[in-house]
Amino acid sequence: MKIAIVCYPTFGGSGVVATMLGTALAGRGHEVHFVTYKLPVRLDLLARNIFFHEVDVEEYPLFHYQPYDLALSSKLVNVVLEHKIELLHVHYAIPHAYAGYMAQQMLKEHNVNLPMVTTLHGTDITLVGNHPVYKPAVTFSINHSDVVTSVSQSLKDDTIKLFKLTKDINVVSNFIDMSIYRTEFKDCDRSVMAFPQERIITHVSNMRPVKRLMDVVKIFEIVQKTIPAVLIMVGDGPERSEAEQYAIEKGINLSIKWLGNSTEIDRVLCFSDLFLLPSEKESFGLAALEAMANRTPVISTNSGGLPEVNEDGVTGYASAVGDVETMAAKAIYILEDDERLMTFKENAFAKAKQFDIHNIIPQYEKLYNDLLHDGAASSEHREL
Ligand code: GMT
Repeated sequence: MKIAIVCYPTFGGSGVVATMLGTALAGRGHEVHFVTYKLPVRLDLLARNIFFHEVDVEEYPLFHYQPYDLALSSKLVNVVLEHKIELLHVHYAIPHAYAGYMAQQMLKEHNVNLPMVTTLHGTDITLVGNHPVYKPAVTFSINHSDVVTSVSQSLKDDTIKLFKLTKDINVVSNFIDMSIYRTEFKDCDRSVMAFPQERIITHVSNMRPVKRLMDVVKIFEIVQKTIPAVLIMVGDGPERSEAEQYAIEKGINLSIKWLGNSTEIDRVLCFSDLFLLPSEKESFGLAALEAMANRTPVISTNSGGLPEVNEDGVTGYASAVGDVETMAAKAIYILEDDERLMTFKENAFAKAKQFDIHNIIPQYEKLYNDLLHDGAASSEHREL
């Protein structure tokens, strides 16, 4: 099958999921074309069956805002015609589903019918997409997608609540390639980050307001009073400087390592004892799943799809948003006892296995096949 994938290429869950999906599909013999404004961070361009098409947005002084969706839909038309793409899979509704719909309409002029799958990831529904500025366009784009998927049951429920939909939503949960985690990193040397008696606590995010970065630092502030520990902060974003400033004022910043954006998250997680994700909202929490695959238990909120990933009392704990005292107390409970920590680590790893990529990719393939064979299009790059 020839598939075009549209996603955000930068640090962020939806781009990571799209890249992993495309890579796995390519490994299973499909021809996968990524269409986006920059090479996705985790994409291996040298892999077989993978192609990348960069969307150029021409700067013009008249434009106050550069029309990315226009450039994307035009690029899609060209890529589809040139490479005889059979199916389009867009990740994140805004503006990808909208641009995809426009591409579909333009392609009709070329007698080509291109079925479109839209995967909803979270903030495209719960935050940005729900804003009145975008809501009509998002509603329209979802309703005009041929197949819609969401990455958790919770996100499906939210979407149904927030939008007037005429379309069914298929839940296809996020996933992880567990084969990577079967053998431990040989260079998983925790001594580079902490003294032997210290626990290593980690947070990974794009440090946007929804991640509640101050709560991460406040939880650590309480924990390190009881348990010798360091906090590793991976990622970058608008909330970082305020959280860093708070840590300096509280005199705990020397125990915090701010690593910035990294492509080596697994190397950090492999020596972590605990992962913090106190988000306001999280449709799934891919970062938590990555931590669990690295045998790291999770202290998170119980918001959105997080409890579908982080099982309260089993793989970690899931508490109310903003309740830093409870989250810190649960963190201490896990960290204060070696045997208990080991149990949580093994539970986290066992739960992560449920989301193995090999269980999830066939679900997407089935949706694609059903759409091409029974849906609006036939199995070829279809001439109308
Ligand atoms: O977490 C972010 O802010 C990035 C965002 C994205 O779309 O890139 O993440 C969303 O999609 C991820 C992959 O499906 C989910 O694991 C995250 O939970 C979701 N983030 C939110 O809902 C806030």
